[in-house]
Amino acid sequence: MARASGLDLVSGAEAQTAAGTSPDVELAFTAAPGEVSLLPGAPTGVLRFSGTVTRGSASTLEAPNGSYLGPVVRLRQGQRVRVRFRNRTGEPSIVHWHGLDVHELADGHPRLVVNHGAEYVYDFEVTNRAGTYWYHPHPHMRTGAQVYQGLAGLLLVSDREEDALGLPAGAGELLCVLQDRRFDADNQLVYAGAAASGGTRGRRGRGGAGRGGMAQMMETMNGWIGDRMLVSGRVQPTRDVERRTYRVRLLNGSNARFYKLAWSDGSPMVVIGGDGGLLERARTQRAVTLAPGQRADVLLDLSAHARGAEVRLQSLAFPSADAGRVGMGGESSPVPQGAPLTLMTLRVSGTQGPRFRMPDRLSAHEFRAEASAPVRRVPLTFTQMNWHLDGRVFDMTGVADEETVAPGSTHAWEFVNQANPMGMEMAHPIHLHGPQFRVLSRSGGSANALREGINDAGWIDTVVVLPGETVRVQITFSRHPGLYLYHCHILEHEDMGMMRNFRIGR
Ligand SMILES: [Cu+2]
Repeated sequence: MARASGLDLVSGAEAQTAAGTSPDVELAFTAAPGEVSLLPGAPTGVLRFSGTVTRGSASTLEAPNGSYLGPVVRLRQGQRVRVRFRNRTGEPSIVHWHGLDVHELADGHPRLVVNHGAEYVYDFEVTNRAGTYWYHPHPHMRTGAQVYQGLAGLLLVSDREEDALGLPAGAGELLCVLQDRRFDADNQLVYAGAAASGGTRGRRGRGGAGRGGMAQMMETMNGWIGDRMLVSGRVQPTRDVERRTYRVRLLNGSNARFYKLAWSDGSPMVVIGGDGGLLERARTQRAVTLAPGQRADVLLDLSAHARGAEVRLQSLAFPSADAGRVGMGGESSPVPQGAPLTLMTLRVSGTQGPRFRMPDRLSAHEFRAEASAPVRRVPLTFTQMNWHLDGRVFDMTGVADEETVAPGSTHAWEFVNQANPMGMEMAHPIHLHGPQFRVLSRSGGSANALREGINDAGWIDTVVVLPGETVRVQITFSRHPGLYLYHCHILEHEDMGMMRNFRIGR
């Protein structure tokens, strides 16, 4: 396979086709401007993914619900997939398949961006377990703006282990992408993230009007928070549901907002999976904390609910300082981080549906802590008025010695979120590209309302590190050599350079 060396590279498929593989599934994806009706009155200008299946089962793509989200991609473990991505956004872009373990040319690294009008071809095999993954753009300094304008979608992987459980499917599955947005008086999206001024055109992405440079800088350091809640591209939707068990697949697709999710009627959050697939056993929690980029797979049993009952998906109140604020009056959203929210209402009909019986064990995918794994300490730092990893700003192809690992090797990385000399503290969700990993330990920090909902029991690709905490994770790196990313998934932090490469192999 050709080695990715820089910006001259256009296609990840050439190397693959040269090896003689042919895909089971081929998709044509386009990212382009569009308009959707989100609020009463004028339509909202957005960017969105559209897709068609050009080879394989038509059920691979599920059309979105008429909003801005991209189609739901349903893949199966073992499938070879080709995606032809055409960029019509008007600016450079590239797509990252969040949570998938793929070779470097299929990972959507920002050095692989293609310009408006150009195409990038992805070829990869699905080796992941069944789980709730997603896709979104990853151009450097523009990820926050492009995701905010609508470029995101779910990618669901199935496998035999999941099949055997007979989990609720079809009408028994609720897909929920949680996002927040701000709108202006003309129903257009307002954004003032890290690089909002470059590349936005027309009515899209208008932002920052009336706010000074300092206020905008503070909002960027805090992460951009909206004041309207959307679920799967609909503003606070109501869904009619049956009296049955539902599988609710939740993605926090927001740029910066944290959620502490709970059902309004006191039903427990029965968690069966996290970012990277099923837990070994279900866990019953009062609430589920989801930081940007994270997913949760939960069951909701409505079989005993009365006809006409309403159950709301809520985010419980928590002190905004628990997510962390850098202060100095940066926040201008009237619905700050930690405000209690209603995201979605489920209205129970009289129709009775199937009830799921929970097995003792959901998954046999085991984890073993390796005491001999080398430990690397990664401080989350605030320097030069920017968030960074270990004091280093993102460098497109730069890698430090301690960021270089052998293919398939196992390491412990310890993310240290200490107070800095500026006195600024925030919770940071740290995402590693490549295989799913596990939390070994979580220590330090003070009382924090978000901790209650954090589930460290499963395979994850994004770990939240609360203010003052030290979180150690064990990672077995991909066998695919190349250049990959780790970064904060608060998109404004990522865009300002709280992102680094790691290299697998030398
Ligand atoms: Cu961050």
